[in-house]
Amino acid sequence: TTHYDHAQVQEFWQYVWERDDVYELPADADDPTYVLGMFPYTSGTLHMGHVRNYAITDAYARYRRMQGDDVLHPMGWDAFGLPAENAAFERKTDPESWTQACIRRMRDELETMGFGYDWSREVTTCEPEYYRWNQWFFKRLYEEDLVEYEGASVNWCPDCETVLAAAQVEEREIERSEISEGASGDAASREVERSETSDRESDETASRDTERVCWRCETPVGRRELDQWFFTITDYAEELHDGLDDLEGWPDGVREIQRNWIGRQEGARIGFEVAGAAGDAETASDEAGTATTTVDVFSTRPETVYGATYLAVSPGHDLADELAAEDDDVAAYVEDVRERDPGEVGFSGVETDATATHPLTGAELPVYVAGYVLEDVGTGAVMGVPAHNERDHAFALEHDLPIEGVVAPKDASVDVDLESDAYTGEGILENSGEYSGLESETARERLLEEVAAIEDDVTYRLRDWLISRQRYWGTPIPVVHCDDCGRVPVPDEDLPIELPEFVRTTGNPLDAAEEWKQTTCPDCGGPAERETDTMDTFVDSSWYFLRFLSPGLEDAPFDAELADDWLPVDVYVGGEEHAILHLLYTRFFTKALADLGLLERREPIRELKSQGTVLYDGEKMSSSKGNVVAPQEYGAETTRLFVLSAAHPEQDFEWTANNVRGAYELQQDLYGMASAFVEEGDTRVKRRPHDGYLAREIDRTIVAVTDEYERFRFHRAATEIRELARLLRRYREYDRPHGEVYRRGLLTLSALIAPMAPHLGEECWNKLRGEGLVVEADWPAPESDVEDYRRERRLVETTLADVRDIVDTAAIDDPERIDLVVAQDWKYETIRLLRDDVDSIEGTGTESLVDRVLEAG
Ligand code: ANZ
Ligand code: ZN
Repeated sequence: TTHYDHAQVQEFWQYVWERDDVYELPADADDPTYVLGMFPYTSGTLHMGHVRNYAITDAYARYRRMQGDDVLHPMGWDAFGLPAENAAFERKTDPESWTQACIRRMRDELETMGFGYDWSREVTTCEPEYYRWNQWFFKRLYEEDLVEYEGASVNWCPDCETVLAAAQVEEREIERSEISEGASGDAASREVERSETSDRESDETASRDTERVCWRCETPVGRRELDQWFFTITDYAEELHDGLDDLEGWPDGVREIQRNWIGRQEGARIGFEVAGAAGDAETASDEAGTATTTVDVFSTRPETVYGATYLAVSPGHDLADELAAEDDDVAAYVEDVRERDPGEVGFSGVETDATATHPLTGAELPVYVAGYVLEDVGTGAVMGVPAHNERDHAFALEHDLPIEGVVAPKDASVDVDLESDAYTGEGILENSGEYSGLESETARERLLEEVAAIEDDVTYRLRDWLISRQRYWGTPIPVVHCDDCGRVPVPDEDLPIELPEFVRTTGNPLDAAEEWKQTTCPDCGGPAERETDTMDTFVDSSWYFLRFLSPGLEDAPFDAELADDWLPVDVYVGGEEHAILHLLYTRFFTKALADLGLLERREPIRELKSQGTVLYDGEKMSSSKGNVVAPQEYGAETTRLFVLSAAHPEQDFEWTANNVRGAYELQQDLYGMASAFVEEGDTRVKRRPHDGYLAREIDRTIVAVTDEYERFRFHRAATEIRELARLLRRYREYDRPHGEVYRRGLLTLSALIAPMAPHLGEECWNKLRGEGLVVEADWPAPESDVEDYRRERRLVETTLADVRDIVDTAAIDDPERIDLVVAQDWKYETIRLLRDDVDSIEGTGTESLVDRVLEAG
């Protein structure tokens, strides 16, 4: 039979699709299905991760289009950022030319793959028509007090020569050599849990076995004291947190990561009177005439208050400032600690002359300034309870502070040695005045009710979003600094502030652009300097999904009416590495824009899919590891079909030549069958009895494949398609001439596979004289009553869900047992699905799974 020449076929159909504008959103679309893949960073070439990402969105977009939806499926470029600057530096060009060259190449690669985008909506973030709106948003946020300019001790990457947001600092394991032997199992597992669930926490809690590195270049990160611009994302902590519950279309894993990052903590605010600090507005005098001030601490365990043996404030706390003014030791410590990496601060601290009065016992407690107390967590101050808090315990050992147990485990046989370890569990209160003898939970409730100094409180560990970058290739922050007027935002009519020409220099090229920098103050007309920081590129990606609605709009960032009608994004696909950074920022942006009255929606994305990694020899496929298999090597269609059929989109899979071959052969098969049919041209008209069987199988396949596409299980859709192809082949061997139903089978296959392999679908469809283009055809409809197939599939789904529950707790290690199941004369399809699913669950045994299945069979 004829050989399927993929290169030629691809080129031909791509030409036809483009000629007919088949992917352009119709002008009269009123509520299109919005399918979006995370737009690529313009790094130079597409890699397999991109291909997988965009194959998923493309297949889904095509499927929806065939189902009759208007589909918005746009593409653009995340084009600002440091790598362009570095590349320009190395290659003696400028970031603009380098980036545009990358865009040309990557666009070409996307087109070669045959992805169906509405290119009329292309958006490029490094162009002034785009980034002027970053500046415009900055100003709107500024007016709403959502922007702050603050001196801060910030994360500094010495290699990128710029600051990093908290979310851009990653934890990296270093050799564990000196983990203290004394740690209880409890404490150790807590540490593990910390580093697994939230890199933020461990990065700030003096853990000794990891180091903090730059997310981009992996250089260890240091500290710098700088004036910086922030978006106050913390104003939205509560909504960002609570809203996660309603994001039912998001993977649980991503929601959990965001939840941890936001770090909601319920607890109490407890006021301590502190004497011995210099006076200020809030200061009162006690009877003895000493100046006192109230310091609030935040605690998740207010019932341990009787165990407080000291008070500690962070080096950035107001009280620390006041004390430093009078005490050189305190001043020296504060200075020292602010320049150090949080990992090196450990449990250092300095005792001050101030004392705090315990709100219940009246005891005088020493007051420390301590680096382990974080400035922007809770109130920036803690009551030290060494007996029941790990960190306080470590601090107490280092500074010889008393350890007073106030909670005893309920189970008296539990061994507690408070000298070597904190007891962090709940229990029965002791040494706690009238509260002794109560369970900790009851005591907590009563203390909150009865003690005026203890109040309910919630805090979040989320920090404000540091958006300043000391780099060239980003959006200039639209502010000038005037000696007389201070910081003055640039008037809207002067936007965009465009980047000056690139100057090759160390440090920030904008600092060196003297002519650009010198300007006049919009307020007083006097000489002023432009802000030379540019914005974090995550600002660009926080709202690009809005620009796609009306990309050419000149007097607004997006068409508000369209936004109300078309949002949220119906399906968004991307890598899980964006769980915090991009996905949190984009949620924040949407909420802030809603509060500015620019948007109705408060959440940007209805359904989120995070695609798994493509592995090659067990390693992640990436250009930095040199193991990228060029998408073109196997032809676009084979690559697409393979990445979709290899595994569930959310699972990792291995790139192997063998498996790729399978995808290749499926195409040759289908093409061969369509060609042979056309060449032989021997269709008979008279029906035969077994035609009915085939017709039913075609309908069954339509039901199954539809179901799988709806659920994003392209790998299973491919399996169903393969099975129908097999059946058709057998049918043809036994029964010639072919019946009309055989032709319908082939047409159906062409249409069913078209979302994943559109070139092949188009070629077969065309050979078989299907009407028009298959990519514009209606989705195949069953001809018979298919209610029983639907029921069957629902049954399969529930069985699978049951099995999955069992498998979650059991181990699968014996493939023969699975074959046993097959032998149970289950419905062929059920077995197939079951096997798929079982294959996908790694390494855990399964006595009970098999038993259960046998029982059900
Ligand atoms: C007293 C106490 C007693 C606490 C006790 C805990 C247990 P975790 O521990 O992660 O759940 N904290 C509050 N503000 C802080 C700050 N700015 N910097 C560092 N630590 C701070 O977090 C809650 C606890 O972290 C709080 O509850 C507080 O210590 C500490 F038996 O207060 B606790
Ligand atoms: Zn001025």
